[in-house]
Amino acid sequence: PQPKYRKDYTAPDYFIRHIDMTVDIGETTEVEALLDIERNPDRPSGQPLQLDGENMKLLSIELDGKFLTEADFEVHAKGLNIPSLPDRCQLRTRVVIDPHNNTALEGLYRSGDILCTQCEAEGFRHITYYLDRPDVMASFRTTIKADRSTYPVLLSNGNPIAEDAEGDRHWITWDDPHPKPCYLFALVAGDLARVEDTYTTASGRDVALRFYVDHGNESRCTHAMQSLKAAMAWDERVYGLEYDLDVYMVVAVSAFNMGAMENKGLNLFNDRFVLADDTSATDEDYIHIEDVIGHEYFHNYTGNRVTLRDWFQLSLKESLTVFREQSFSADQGLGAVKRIGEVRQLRRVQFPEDASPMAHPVRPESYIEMNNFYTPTVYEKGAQVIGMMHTILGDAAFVHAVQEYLEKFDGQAVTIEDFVATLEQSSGQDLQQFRLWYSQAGTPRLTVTEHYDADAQVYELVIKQHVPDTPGQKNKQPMHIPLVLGLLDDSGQPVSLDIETAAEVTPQSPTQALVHLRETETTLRFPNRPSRPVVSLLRGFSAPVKLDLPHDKSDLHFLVRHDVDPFSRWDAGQTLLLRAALEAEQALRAGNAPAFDEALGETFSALLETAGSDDQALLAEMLALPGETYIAEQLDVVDPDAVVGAYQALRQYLAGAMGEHLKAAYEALRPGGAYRIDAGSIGRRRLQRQVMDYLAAYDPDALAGYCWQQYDKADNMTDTIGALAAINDLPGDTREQLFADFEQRWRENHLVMDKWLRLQSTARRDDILERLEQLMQHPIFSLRNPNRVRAVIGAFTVDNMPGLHRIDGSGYRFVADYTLKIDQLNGQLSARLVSCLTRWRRYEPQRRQLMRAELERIQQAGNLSSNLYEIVSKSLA
Ligand code: HT7
Ligand code: ZN
Repeated sequence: PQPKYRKDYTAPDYFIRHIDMTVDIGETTEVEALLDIERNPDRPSGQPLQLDGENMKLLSIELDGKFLTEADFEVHAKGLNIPSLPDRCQLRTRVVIDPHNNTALEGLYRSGDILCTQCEAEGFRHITYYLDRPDVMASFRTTIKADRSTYPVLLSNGNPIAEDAEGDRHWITWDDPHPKPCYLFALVAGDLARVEDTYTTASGRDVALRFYVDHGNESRCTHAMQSLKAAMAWDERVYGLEYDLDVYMVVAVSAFNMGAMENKGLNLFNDRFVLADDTSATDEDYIHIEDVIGHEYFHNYTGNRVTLRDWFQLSLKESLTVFREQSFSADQGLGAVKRIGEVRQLRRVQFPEDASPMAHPVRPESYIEMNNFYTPTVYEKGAQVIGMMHTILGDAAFVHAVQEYLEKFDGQAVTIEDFVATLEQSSGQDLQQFRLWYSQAGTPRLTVTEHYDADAQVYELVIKQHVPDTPGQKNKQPMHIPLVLGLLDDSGQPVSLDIETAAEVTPQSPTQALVHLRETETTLRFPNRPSRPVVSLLRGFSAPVKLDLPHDKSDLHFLVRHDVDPFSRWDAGQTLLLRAALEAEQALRAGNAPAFDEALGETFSALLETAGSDDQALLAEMLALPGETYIAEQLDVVDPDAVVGAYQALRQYLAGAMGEHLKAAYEALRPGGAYRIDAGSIGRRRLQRQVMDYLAAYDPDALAGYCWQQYDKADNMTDTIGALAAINDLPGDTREQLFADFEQRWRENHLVMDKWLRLQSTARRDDILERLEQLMQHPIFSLRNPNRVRAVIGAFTVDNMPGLHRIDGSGYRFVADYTLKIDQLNGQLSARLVSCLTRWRRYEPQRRQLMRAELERIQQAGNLSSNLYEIVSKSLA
């Protein structure tokens, strides 16, 4: 497979203005497409028409009503070429496709008993011959014909304009007048139940909201429906954006490669992001549903009304939509804690990607397989980049600039540059240097040193920035990094800021400032400081950077107690814990027992004593250790045994320091009433779960008793799963009985069973690989269903460090074996599973060799999907 380059973009030679399509569903499916084609006047005339099309059999082709013979065109594995065309013409093709045997889940495919589509990024070319690129936008008319009893519901984008039935068959025609790229096309055929509600827009228009789910699941859409209404109201209130069609449809699908898809007016969702009720969904499920429903809804403007010129611009729609989703989500109640969760996830997943052979800029320069670029860098780092521009412009100017962008480019396919230039023009801010965030890969590192001159009463900070080399990029330029900071005096009070510096400074309040770092080195002087202050840096995580703090341990303890910014307060605690874990890791590698400061235990025990406080969700975050992956991320050479050992030793130490208080806290955090999903109740349950995690280390027998009772009494899935999670790594009868009981109770519910599978795949046990094989024999498991595969194999690769990195290499072999098997079915899925091996160079020599050998075995197996080929070849290069 050959890479495509951003620099090679050229406008299309032809446009398709309208497509009239008939999809006739039977044993196989016949697709007839009538395309209204126009030559692009800005391109040279006489160019061939090169339509994309894969995995289909061509039945006939007509140009302006005349059948073409084989001499008039050329069909190849990737499409169809017609050497010359009039400036305007109509082309009719008829093809046969086979959705029932489409295991890749792109194009038209079968999920359970329904047929559905997934066209982003390049799935439409599996449905019919077409110019499958986002800058070709057409109005769509779609007629679906099918058997009436098997497929009573037939859906596509837009409005239904005609329907009829004859005998066992029926048909319906949908019309979507808004021109759209074909990646936003959708079609669904099946026997589905419909749940309907109405939303009245700010201007008083009624919009029908329709959820389509399997029969029996009707009552499980309530939360998704409420979330949709909340998202619609939020977009009106914050961005002044009102929904533009009369119907908004959501279909829940069980076999789905990602979370959801924002097709115009007809969203398709992985059913795990729609279905929920208290007995089967956890707090986190409820939150994810709200987030994903919001995300897809927000795409209606950022993505659909204004779309992409080409796939290199993917982050244009995804990062802005993730940013909007995150703002919406924070407004729904969890606020700063939501932000902390995002940062944890960024550090856990995106920072490693940015330091890997797959590192790429937020706007990639090249790709072999576009589906491999739906990455944490494009999505999550991209959202941080948008967030920095929000910080630089300020909220009101940012929202206004986004509104201008949406108006200016409505109905067009545009670029990231168009967006940034609009923000710049609208706000008057210079974003020239800032654009480097889109082109330079790698996580910038800030190294801060401090100096206090008691005689002169001057406190000084020197901040150096460095952007590491990444594949294909060396010697990078300094970035424009917005750094938000404040100072605390020795009693912990915020200090009025007076900063002397060559850098631009924007005051945000009397005690907080935004400093624009633009140079490799920046000096900040704070005069008139009678005593040495403690600086609170990177407040709110104002930039996605790694920060080497100047603080000693006592400063960090001080910030944990006093910082007024919840993010920086949490991060000070995380830095303390991380330093302790790294010292333990070093000790273990040197053959010594880890030792920890008493002060560490005191600070975290003192935190536990505030367990009755208002912000229990924040406290839960403060008490949670930096994960093993994040600890490993700090090391030049990773020895997984030492990392896991250090993590466990630290957990054991803190649990010991908290001691009996843990039991008192657990008791005090027991629920007082029926299950509710408000922010306060979620915070209480999160804190209780964190306490249970320490209890498992402090007193496993007592914990087993608590788990048993909690499981027995639970009226909701959060408490039920909380009990199973807490006991997951403690072998014994209680664990086995609870897991067995759970399986009996829930074996019919595949989404709930995913939780059961996931916990077992992440359990720390010597026989984990045998257990994984057993789980894959369970009747609910199928290699064809991505949710099941992610629950067993995906969870193992991401959250089972000791299992994956077994020194005999069996964990790696397991991953490689299944990657190869799954690759025959679904390249998108196999490419994601293999990513746990791609950073083999960072491991100690023995593991390095074992991981590399498995990657080479995969490479040599041949006949790989382009997805897997790209990941494996880049990681071995
Ligand atoms: N825009 C969507 C991206 C996507 C996708 C969704 C489902 C299945 C396969 C997919 N490939 C790409 C999802 C989103 O960001 O909203
Ligand atoms: Zn998206």
